[in-house]
Amino acid sequence: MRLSNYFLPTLKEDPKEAEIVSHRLMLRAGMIRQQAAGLYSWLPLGYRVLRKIQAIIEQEQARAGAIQMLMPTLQPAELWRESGRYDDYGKEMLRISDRHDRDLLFGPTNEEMITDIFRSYVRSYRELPLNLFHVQWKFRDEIRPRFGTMRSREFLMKDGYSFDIDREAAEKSYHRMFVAYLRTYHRMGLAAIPMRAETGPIGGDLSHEFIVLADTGESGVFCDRNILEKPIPPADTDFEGDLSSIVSDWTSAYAATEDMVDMAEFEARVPAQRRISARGIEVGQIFYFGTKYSTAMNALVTGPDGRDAAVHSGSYGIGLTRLVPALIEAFHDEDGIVWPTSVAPFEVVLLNLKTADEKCSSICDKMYHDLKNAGIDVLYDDTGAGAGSKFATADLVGIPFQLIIGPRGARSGEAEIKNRSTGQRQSVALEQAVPLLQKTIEPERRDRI
Ligand code: 5CA
Repeated sequence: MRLSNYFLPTLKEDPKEAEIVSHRLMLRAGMIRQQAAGLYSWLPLGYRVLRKIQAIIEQEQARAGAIQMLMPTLQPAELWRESGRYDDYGKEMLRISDRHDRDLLFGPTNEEMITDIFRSYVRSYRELPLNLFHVQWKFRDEIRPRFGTMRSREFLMKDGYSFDIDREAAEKSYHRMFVAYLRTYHRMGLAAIPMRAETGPIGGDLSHEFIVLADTGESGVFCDRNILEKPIPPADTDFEGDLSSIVSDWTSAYAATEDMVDMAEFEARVPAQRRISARGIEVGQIFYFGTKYSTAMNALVTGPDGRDAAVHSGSYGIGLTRLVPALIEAFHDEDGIVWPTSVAPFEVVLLNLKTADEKCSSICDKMYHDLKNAGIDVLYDDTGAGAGSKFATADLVGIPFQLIIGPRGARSGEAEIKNRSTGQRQSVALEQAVPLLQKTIEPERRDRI
């Protein structure tokens, strides 16, 4: 992408309304624009990051056996009256009526709708287990939307729903999602810690929140430092096999949110030097709620014994539009964002330091062509801006590698590669730049870890 043809409305000044660094940087880097309280447009650069996150989530869901579909944002109130949540949800639910005065709502989550789909088609235990997910916009009329897309009213969520014949099978489905979540966040470069959590309006008795430690996080958390050392299950993990040993290894280390913590137990189980009591951002939550919705909505399956029983379910959420600021909270410095390559909007930014110089420009144009052909996501700063301003923009938007070419290098046959995260600069022969970048970027894409 040529920057001269792109839409990247960066801001020089710090926006006053932004209280935390991720919100400030998302506005300054031209990633989002607020349209009303808690409603955001995703500008091109921000949208690229969102799409990269979505691709990682979709790949890991598929690996774990979940099946993707798409449900509408609007839902009939009727379904929510069946479960009893139409009244329970209160003012957080956005209620709408159509031209025929039929009651609709903008979905805050999809347990009811998916249960309705399930009961319409599935009759027998032979069709189980089943895990269906979608990535769709949600609306919750939060009292205090804040910190940009960290807590917004409209937000993008991956929500998945599992269906099993009994609790034992449902726990296996829960384990598959638990392991898929460990891999998903790890591929984004994040340490997201699974913690025992309250179930709230979703219900049930088993739940984990996945939390990224950050001072600006809204949740108080208590955990054993050891959990940060646990191994991430590899890509070739057998998701059809028994994952309980992986889950019990992770859950053996103490980790709980402030709603669930038992201080006496925390202090008894975790030696003082290993105790972390900190703040964190909830980037996902998984629930097992048994037959809460299937009983209320009459979603029955026939078991091997020929008898009908309510299906056992869980739900599994990931906040995509919250992950973007969570990543920035984890990866930034005083100059701007420092994206991990796997979620970066572009992998390389090519800086032409002097577009008026014909030789410099023709070398940059060729380099741009070669980078694209090598399958590298490249943003080409071919604008007439000065070198200082180009460096500042490149640092602000946080693309992992900067390939810098000026008139002097153009003549001596050299370019410079700057690594955004280490700050290291390296001179390379022009013809070596693309192969070297390719070799460096390949493992950083993290798609095979
Ligand atoms: N039905 C279940 C799981 S599918 C559910 O709705 N879970 S949830 O309420 O925990 O939401 C899932 C994830 O969405 C959260 O972990 C969080 O990352 C994200 N999320 C929830 N509310 C907001 C919000 N107001 N703004 C941004 N992200 C949010």
